[in-house]
Amino acid sequence: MDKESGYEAWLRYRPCESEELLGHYRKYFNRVWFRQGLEIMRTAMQELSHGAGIITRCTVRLCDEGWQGAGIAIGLIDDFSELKDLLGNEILGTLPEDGYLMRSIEHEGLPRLVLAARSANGMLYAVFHLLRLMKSVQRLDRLNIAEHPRNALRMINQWDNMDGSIERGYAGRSIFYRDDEFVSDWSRIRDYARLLASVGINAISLNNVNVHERETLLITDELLPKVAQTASIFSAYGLRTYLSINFASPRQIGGLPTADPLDEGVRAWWKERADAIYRHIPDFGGFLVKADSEFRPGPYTYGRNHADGANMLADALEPHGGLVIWRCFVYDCLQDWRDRKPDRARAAYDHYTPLDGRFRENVLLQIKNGPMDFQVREPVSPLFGGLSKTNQMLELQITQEYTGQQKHLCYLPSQWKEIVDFDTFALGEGTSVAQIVSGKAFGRRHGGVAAVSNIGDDQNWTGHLLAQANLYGYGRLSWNMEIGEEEIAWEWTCLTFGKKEKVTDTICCMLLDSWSIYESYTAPLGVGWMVQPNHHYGPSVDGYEYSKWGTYHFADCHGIGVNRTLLTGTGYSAQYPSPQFERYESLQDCPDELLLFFHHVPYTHRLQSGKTVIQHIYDTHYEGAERAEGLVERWKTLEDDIDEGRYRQVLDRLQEQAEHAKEWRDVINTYFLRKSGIQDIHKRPIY
Ligand code: GCV
Repeated sequence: MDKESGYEAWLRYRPCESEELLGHYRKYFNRVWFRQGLEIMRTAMQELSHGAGIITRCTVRLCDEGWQGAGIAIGLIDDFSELKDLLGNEILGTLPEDGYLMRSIEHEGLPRLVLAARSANGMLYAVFHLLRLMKSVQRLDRLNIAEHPRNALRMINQWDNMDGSIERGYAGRSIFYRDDEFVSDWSRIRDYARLLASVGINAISLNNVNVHERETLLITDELLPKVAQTASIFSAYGLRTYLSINFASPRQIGGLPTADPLDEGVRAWWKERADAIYRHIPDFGGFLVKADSEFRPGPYTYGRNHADGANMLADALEPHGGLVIWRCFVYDCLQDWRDRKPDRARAAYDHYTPLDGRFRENVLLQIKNGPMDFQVREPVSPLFGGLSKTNQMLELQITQEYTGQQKHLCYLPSQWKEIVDFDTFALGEGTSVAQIVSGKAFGRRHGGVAAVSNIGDDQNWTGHLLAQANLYGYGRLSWNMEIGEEEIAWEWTCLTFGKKEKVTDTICCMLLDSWSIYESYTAPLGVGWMVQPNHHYGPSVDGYEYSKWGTYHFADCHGIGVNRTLLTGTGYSAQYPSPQFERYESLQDCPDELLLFFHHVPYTHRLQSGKTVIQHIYDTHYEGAERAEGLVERWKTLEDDIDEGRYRQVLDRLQEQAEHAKEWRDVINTYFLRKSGIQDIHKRPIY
């Protein structure tokens, strides 16, 4: 087997091995008719020729005259008006933007395949779907598929800086920038666009939300031509480009004395900038904004609120159809919640719910999945259920800041599924986060999901090869949040490693076990953090940098956990409507995995599992380290089934993880056995 690097990721095409299937495919690809005149269509045809050409080992014959004679026809719905009855009039009429149909039909006695889409993007998505089917060796004569995305906005956020570094990046340096300039390796960016489009992602923000001096200039005439060049690559793959902006730009680069969002000069400055951006990039998506958070400037400096700030930018973009995506990641606690102890978990809800309904129609609030910061376990942010008159977006983190930094295996779709399925009860039972962020629950005009990318210039994109599954999984979930994490794992494994049962079974099981394994040897029972300061890798119970403003776990010799109850704690639990409020408020009903997020308990408190907290911490850390070791053994069974290049890469990471898991186990267990002073637990024999 060739030594592979993993660069092709899930777009790895290999010739079909079954002669019978090969003959079947060739009949279709003998003539492919496609709709001319759209740039994305050209992209779609390049992808089809490339992928199907390798799979069928023959040149795909493209034609642009008379779809009737073609084995496969790809176009917009209107191109197939004569076929409306055959394709299903009703479905065609209701197919949303970016949706498509894939139907096997008989035309004049011959088998045909029709791919009909509502929009240009839809045609590209249909082509990638067809290639996925062929890669998983499916026949084409009985297809009857109607697909459409459930979220209009399916976005990737790059946290890349122009010096080439990536904030929280664990897979090398930026593929976009080097030494304060744009890179010239456009092919790498194009390949990234291919990966993203192949899973339906349709928007990308190109720079870190922490906008430093150089990136502040991205909206100036100096750098806009370069931004436009990059944007055109993504545009050809159906992705709109966004930029993270610095709220203080009018002062920092505009020569104005203020950045006050209500100042006429400031408003005019942003308008002029927006007009300039659209001259360079006609399909520009809009701005992504981090304001008044972690020392970033924002409207508070001028005594204005977040709606004032977001609306000012929205007014500048509105004439061009642009959007403002305003992040809700704030720490500061408002002073008006009686005499409660300050609690960072409360901040987003307390800041934003009073502003509900005060944002422009082209503003979306981007809300992190939990109230804290992408921990391995935290409750779902109550802000999702707390806003009904504001467009919302879910923010996830694909890059593994707190989940092993792509040295540890942690398959995140397992976590994300719990988040999107979470019932907020905002409109009574059955109001899931998925329904809220899609805009469906409250009939909002805009909605969607964004996630922080996990790629860099490492040859295999993600450092840990198996972390590619998280990028793939994010795309598939952002398209349709109803797809299960098992299905995604299976799809990704087949596309990346082929369909051999032993391989798919082993890798899928490893992926599906990995979140629970990682959780078991790190911070226990939802309490979070316990990482080393600043870089956030490796165990340190009191290490997290913001701990200096009060510890994040409140562990002392008597107990551990944060009292966030309404009755005696910070009152955070009351940000959830009934019955979630009661569930979290009650010590008895609170799910074990979130117990220490909501309650401060003695180490001898008995969990629903029947174990005491201290015994649970001790046992799970031993089991976790053993299970991490088990991942190595499971992977080793695949040595003869996977090419050496990819086999070795993964083996090295899993071995590192197994060693590091032991360190986690020992640091956490030693700390808590000492702190609690409890000796009376069932310990492992020491050999
Ligand atoms: C981009 C966390 C991370 C920061 C990140 C911030 C955010 O605090 O550690 O690196 O900054 O979240 O989401 O804005």
